[in-house]
Amino acid sequence: MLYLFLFLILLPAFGQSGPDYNDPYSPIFTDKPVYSWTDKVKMTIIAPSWNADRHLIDSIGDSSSHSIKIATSEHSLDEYRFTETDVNSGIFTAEVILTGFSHDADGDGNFDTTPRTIGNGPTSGFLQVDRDSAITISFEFADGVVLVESVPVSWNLGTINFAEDIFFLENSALVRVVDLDMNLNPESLDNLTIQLYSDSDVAGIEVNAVETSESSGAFTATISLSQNSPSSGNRLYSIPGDSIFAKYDDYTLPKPYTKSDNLEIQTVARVDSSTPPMERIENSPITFSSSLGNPLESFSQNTPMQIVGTIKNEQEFKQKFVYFFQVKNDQNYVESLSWVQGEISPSQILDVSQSWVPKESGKYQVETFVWNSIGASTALSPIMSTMITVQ
Ligand SMILES: [Ca+2]
Ligand SMILES: [Ca+2]
Ligand SMILES: [Ca+2]
Ligand SMILES: [Ca+2]
Repeated sequence: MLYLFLFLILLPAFGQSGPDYNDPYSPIFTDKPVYSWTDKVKMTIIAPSWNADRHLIDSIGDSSSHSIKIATSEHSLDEYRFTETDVNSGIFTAEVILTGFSHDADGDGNFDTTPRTIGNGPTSGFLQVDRDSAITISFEFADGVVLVESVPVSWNLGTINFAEDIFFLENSALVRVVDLDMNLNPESLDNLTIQLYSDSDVAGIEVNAVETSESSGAFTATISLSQNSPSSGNRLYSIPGDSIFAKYDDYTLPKPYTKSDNLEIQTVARVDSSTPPMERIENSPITFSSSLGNPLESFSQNTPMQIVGTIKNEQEFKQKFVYFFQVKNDQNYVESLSWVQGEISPSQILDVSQSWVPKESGKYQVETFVWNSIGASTALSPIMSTMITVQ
């Protein structure tokens, strides 16, 4: 308010350009450039000449001779009273709450608005508006001089987002919808429904999201992610590697949609284990055996050997793995690389083996390591390395 006042006082002093006759001085302000259908509109009129008594709060607009009208093309509040912000400010304010029109804003079959046009200010007036309309505030400032300000009203396309791209199991996940049209009451917290599901539970859950403040139009819900318990309430069943999806149905769409259209707005995030990947599978030191399965103490060229590794699933969930066997000679050249793919159950201990025939004598480094896949690989264990000498 002070800012507006100073601005108007200072502007002529810095007036670098001449008066703009196409945009005459119009001291009516609204607190937003565009409103949703059920917004609260805060209006300010700078009218120092209407500060009749500098020791009293003056009012304007509520007389038939110099009335203030707040109107759409179909509904209007006439002689709406604005009151001075201070005894000697010359600045007058009022509020109107927009009430929209009869419409089912959440698709449950019931109207969610109470359209009405009533009130005489300076607060608690209500005004019906359509989806694509405008509010015009007009004030007969002096005899025959009417100041007018118009602001548009429209519906908005909702957005939905998870707070993070990746969530860890047994943690919570925040999901947020912004749809200004669902701020159905600008003086209290509103709610809307968000549907959540995961790759492992496509039926998923429906949760209630609550407006972050009484007129924010932003709605958040917190869910927990569990691999140990089925989906229920605000808990969603999911396992590491799942995608989780959040979906909001917007029944209040701007043009070019029609008023009866609705649109699913969706977002996705990934679920990962809270255990660091490198600790998910235990890779034990390898052993060597003959092709008959007897333990080998020494190695000879051109004699097949079995390289035997042992892995243990350290997690409480089934994991896919790729176990690599890599043999390097003393020049660090890879003589052999092979792998075994499979799945390992929770807490299962599994032997994996691969045969190798050394062609030449010498020293060799046998390395084994575990990845989650061949392509997009995440190491699930550190590399194990053993030196052998082939006679
Ligand atoms: Ca006054
Ligand atoms: Ca409804
Ligand atoms: Ca609200
Ligand atoms: Ca909307």
